[in-house]
Amino acid sequence: MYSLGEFIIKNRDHFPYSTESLLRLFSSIKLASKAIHKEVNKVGLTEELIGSSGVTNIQGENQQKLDNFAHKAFIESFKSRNVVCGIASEESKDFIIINGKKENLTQNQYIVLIDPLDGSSNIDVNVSIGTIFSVYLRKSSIKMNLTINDFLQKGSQQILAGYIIYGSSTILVFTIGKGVHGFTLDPSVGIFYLSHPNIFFPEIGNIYSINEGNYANFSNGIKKFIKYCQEKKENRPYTARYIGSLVGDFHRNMIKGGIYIYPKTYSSPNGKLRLLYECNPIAFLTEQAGGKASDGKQRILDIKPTQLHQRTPFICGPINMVTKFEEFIMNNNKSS
Ligand code: P6P
Repeated sequence: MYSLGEFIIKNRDHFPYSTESLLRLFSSIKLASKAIHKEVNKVGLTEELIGSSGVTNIQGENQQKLDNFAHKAFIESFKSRNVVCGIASEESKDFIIINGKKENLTQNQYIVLIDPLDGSSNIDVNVSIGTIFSVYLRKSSIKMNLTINDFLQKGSQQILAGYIIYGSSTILVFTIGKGVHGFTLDPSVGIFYLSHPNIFFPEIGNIYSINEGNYANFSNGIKKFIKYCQEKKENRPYTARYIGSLVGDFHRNMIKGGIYIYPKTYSSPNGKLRLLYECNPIAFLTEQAGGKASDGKQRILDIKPTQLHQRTPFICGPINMVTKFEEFIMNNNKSS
């Protein structure tokens, strides 16, 4: 069984940047995710990290204690490995500059955007939650200070993206543009082993994931697509599966074959999911796994970001399912 480190060294020619810096990037991600794994797996036994932190984050959401723990774990871990020069986190209004040691300036040129713990409202009901991360090269000169433009890059410029799902097991899934690979943590030795090489969407999916509680204010096109999923024809009705945790819903859909939809709704007129640290990394994984990711009209990875925490409608899954969805939007919303 390959460990993550062995896999990276074996496939080092796939990564156009230094293997050493990639190993340090992953070392940071592994360190923080193991710390979070440990806490997630004992939530409920201690009051320490369960429930709300009492803080409302930049998103106007009630921050969970474990959100804050996860945010700090990744910041400290990236600082200690001296490979990242800047971080944007769902839990922080502005981006965070990490001043690397002068001798390492050429190495710590990576920009990380992260949702430290997505789906955290599910923590105390034992539903899978996850970390989502997206990595770019800085655009500004290493002699200058970082600017917001280092973070507002199109998703097509990502060099690495992935998630860690804290579920029945803890799995790190990532892509560097050469396929999607999953590594499962063996907690007894603290090593991530290759468990899901070359993940690909099944060509024919039969799962649809959307919060139908918002049905009343979906557009006509979305309402008709949901009815299409439910009618008895061909390989339908599809199975409805939605756990309210993007990483959990996406991981299942990528492996079993299904479409995930979070459109704009009355309470989220621009969609709920964040473009930079939720949709872009999941879209990169989607395309690398042979799928398609759009906002209902345009490719997610082509969207030029304008704000750090901007939201977007988000649809991802097998190409034929997402294309069918887009047809319903195009053919029905004109008339709505
Ligand atoms: P709703 C979690 O808060 C999250 O950002 C995603 O993980 C999840 O898919 C979505 O929101 C759930 O939102 O409105 O259906 O509860």
